[in-house]
Amino acid sequence: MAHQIGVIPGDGIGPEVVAATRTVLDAVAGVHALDLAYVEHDWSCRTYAETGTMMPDDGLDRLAEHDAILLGAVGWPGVPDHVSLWGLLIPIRRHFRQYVNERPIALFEGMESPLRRLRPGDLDLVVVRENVEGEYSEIGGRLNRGFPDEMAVQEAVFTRPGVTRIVDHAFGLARSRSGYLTSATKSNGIVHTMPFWDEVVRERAAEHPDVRWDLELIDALAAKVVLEPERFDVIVASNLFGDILSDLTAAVAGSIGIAPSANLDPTREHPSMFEPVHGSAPDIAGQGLANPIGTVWSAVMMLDHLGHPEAAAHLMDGVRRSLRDPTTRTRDLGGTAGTADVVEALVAHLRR
Ligand code: GGG
Repeated sequence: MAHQIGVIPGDGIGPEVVAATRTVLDAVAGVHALDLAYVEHDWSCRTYAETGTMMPDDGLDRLAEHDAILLGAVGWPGVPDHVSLWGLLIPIRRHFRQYVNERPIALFEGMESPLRRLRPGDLDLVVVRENVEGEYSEIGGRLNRGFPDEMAVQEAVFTRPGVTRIVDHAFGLARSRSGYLTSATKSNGIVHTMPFWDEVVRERAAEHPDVRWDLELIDALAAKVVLEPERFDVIVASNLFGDILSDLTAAVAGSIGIAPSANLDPTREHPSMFEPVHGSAPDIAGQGLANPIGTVWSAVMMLDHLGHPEAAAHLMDGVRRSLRDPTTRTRDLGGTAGTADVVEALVAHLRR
């Protein structure tokens, strides 16, 4: 039976990296006899400029029909970032209960970390970001707009079920990898939500006695990710901390251009969404320069999620090879290759 994939190319380099990934997925499907069908949704900041909304009123109902969603990037100058994000990406994550955001990263052979001493293999970790609550909250407001005493209040929301399920997911993932979990916190300064987060982590740790774990204050953790990244394997973090940390870990690996993410509803009641960590990069949009690896690696995660581990492993092998080869490294990785060069190499690898 065909997997129906909803595709949202979005803004900036989004359409380029998504088109590249679809070409690569077509090759994977041919080689592994997969039936992948696509429904494209042209929802973006252009849609917002034309209609006043990022997606149509029935957009979420239409996405509910799909087995998975592949998204490129969201955001374009002229539309405030909070409008584009809260009009498309965040409603999808929330409506489909995609409470896990897995963001793996590794320093592969051929990549150069900005850290002098770091060698391929020294960094290989997953940030597990809580994806539907925490600091990203609609609760709050503005008062006294335009007056000297103008103010803004934003409430962070941490629920027991919300923290429990993300922490349990992270313990499970840690068990399937090296058996070590780090929890990012800030319970010395944030006096209500973070001690609560730590409390739940301690409680859940008792249910996962085979996994070693640590709590790290987010400021110290940021420093340690730079100074001794080899030490970490799975890091669980709140929505905001996970967002920041995953950009940092990708930068330590050498480029945010390769970083993938999976927004997962582990219950599988709703479609999960796969997207690169990077944004729309207006500065290089439309020039064929974008690194498609972040989206291709996200597609690897999608194939795994859809139950095709061999196809996923084959494509991931292609990603490793393309990073190893200086002729298929894009500018963000210090090379001169364009998007099409990477696609060509990946397709050739798959058909070899
Ligand atoms: N690739 C999707 C995208 O454009 N992400 C940019 C972004 O700002 N994301 C914020 C978030 O992940 O919460």
